[in-house]
Amino acid sequence: MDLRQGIGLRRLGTTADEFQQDLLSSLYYRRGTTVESASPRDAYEALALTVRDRLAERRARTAAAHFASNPRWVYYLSAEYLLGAQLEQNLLYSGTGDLASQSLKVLGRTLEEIEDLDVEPGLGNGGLGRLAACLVDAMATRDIPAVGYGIRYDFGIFRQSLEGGAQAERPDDWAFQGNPWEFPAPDDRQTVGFYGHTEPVAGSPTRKSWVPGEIVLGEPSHMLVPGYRTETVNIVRLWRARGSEASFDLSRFAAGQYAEAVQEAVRAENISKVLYPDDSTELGRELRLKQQYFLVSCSLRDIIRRFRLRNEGWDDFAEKTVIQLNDTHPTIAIPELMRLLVDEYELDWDKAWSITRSTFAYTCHTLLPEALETWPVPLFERLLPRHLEIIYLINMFFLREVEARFPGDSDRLRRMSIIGEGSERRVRMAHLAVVGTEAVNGVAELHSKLLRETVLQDFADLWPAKFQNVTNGVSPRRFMKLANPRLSDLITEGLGDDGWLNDLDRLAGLERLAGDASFMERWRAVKRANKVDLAAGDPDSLTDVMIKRFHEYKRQQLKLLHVITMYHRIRANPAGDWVPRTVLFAGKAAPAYHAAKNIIRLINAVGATIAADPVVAPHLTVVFAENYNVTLAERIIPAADLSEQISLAGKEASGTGNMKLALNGAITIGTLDGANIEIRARVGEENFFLFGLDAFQAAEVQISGYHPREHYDRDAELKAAIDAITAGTFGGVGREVADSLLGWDEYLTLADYRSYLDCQEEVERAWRDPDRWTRLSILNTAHSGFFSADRTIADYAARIWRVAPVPVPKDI
Ligand code: CRA
Repeated sequence: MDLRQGIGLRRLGTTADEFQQDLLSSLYYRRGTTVESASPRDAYEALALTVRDRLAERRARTAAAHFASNPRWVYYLSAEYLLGAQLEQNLLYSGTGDLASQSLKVLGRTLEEIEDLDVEPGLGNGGLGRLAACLVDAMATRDIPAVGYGIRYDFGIFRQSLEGGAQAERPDDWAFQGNPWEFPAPDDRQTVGFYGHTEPVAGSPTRKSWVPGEIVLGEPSHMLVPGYRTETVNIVRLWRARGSEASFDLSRFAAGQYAEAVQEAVRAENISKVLYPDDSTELGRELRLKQQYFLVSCSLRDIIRRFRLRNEGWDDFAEKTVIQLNDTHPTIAIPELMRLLVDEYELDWDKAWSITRSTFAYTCHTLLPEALETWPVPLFERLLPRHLEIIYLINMFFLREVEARFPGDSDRLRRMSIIGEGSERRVRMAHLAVVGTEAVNGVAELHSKLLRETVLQDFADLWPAKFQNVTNGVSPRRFMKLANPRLSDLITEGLGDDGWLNDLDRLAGLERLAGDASFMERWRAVKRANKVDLAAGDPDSLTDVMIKRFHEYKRQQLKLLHVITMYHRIRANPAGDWVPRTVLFAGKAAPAYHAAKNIIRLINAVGATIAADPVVAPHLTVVFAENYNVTLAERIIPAADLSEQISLAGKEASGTGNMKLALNGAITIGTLDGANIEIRARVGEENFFLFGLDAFQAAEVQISGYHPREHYDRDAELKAAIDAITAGTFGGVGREVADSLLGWDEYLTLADYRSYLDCQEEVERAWRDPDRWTRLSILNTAHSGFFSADRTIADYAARIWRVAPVPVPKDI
């Protein structure tokens, strides 16, 4: 195709009049209503469509440019995307915010009220899902031809509320009223098989034919992913499961057996019904494996379809395609591609294996053994019989390779095998992911190092060059510009222009303003105004935030011990010169994770006791903000003074909230864990509050034996805090939490208590000197530019994907 011919698409207008015309025509012709009878929902939908059209026009040009250059494509496979609200983002990325505000007047609406109708699709749990969203944003911003693949869950992450201080969960029917941002593409529907059996193919030793016992349809739709200040618009393609026509049993329906008539279709549709609400734990449920295979099977066929539109044969496939596996969830893509190539396209095994291995790359996001997925062999055999056979073959060839390198080392073979031979035989997905890919990366320096030296050490011995680190990053557009417009404007003024928004290292220019009295004054005023907006406690108090999933390794319980100790100190000395603090917690606990839910209850019980205590309440407030999600994060982060990143060292793979908070001028109190280490290295030791054991020391304590009671007996304040819980000071809530802290706590909470408390005193010393604090805050922002997802993508592109940008011309 000749680029110069163009696609002949009419350009959409850029004046206020033209935008308003388009808004009205969306309202009349696409919503089928009128100005007089338009509901707020109509106004929202009409606006969304009008904005979407602007991006769709860029999308068409992006597709044309990509088609013309036939580049190496990045396919990002992820079971989760936490995209965040779309309207505000798309107004920004299409530069139509002002036009929209003006045009809405004709409907008698304000942009703010319309924005409230924009529901965020909660198709993810936490860090991993939000990272996927930041990475696709940065891929588009960097002009990388890419498609994200995922699942369009009918119900996203549950909505959390508090009932009597305990977490209650409600389903998240996010698209109940429709989702104007989505383009259905039923023509690209795929067919996915499950169960059944395999049959030999005459004359071929490796080919088999799989006869599935259940057939499900996958229907895609896509959301647009615009780049910032570039023409590129990529897509995220989400699959939804549907029963085939044959799954409706007409004769049963005619016989009045209504439930039975649709039961097969219901079973099919259940595959994409709900997101599993677990974070960092493995859950071996058949439906979850079905989801994974459903995602992979639909996506691979779509990838092959796209490849074959532009290429012939298979020689160029790996050259033109890189598939990034976001954790092990989509790892069955490895045997699935082998199955497609060997069984369906009749390539020989070696050729297929060489293509497969050079197509995939794998990102590992955890170190927690309980989060490394394994599947029971019998389940695999029943659900995906052909894939299990292929995995056995992959394993056989792989173990031969290990045997050749380390002859006679049967222990090593046993450790490395893709099949674990414990009391129950299980498929180890992380091993499969390492064996079947060209590159493996961790998500922060420490995490990548620990992967090489612990969990995946045998693999790193075998293939040292395969292991890399790519430190996570976050979108400065969403988490600075959109979330914190006041600070963004001030930064732009300080730096002279807003080029920093897609070149975040330029924040370093703020360093020279860190001592400028008037700039500091304004910086403080921004933070204060953000706190007033958040309305979670006295805006002049130190806003101390711990916002993340609830997990014992993250140690919300350690923060709580600090709060209880402060409560005791203030009660003992009401006239003391206390630094007023607002401690804000937000986060969800997996519904079946009782220990985490107990911590939530205890936080609320402690908060209520403090609020009811006239002596302590003026100095200390505990707030639990319900239903933490991207939208709420965007409100809390700009208002934070202190960022709590207090996981046991060696447990948090990276963290990304830590980056968002530092970029918004919060100062971190944290352990040497995950990306905290890199934040500290960049912002400087003196601008980071460090405490606690490091990963090496923590491992030593665990090996030599951790005795929490010794800490308890030795430390009177610690003892008092725990005793208060068991004595019923907080209404008898939290005894299990106390038992765990003194008993089996794997996360060494009490070992870090004293060092954490001392460190909090240093925090308060710094806070008492407002100029010092403001300087720290500015320097945190100034030196966090490295944590832009644009840098993360530049790293992936250069070191793992080997892809170059394909800019989309304006005049194509
Ligand atoms: N739970 C890690 O725990 C990390 C994100 C994104 C996590 C975080 O420390 O920042 O991934 N791991 O890399 C994970 O989901 C399956 O493992 C997370 O979000």
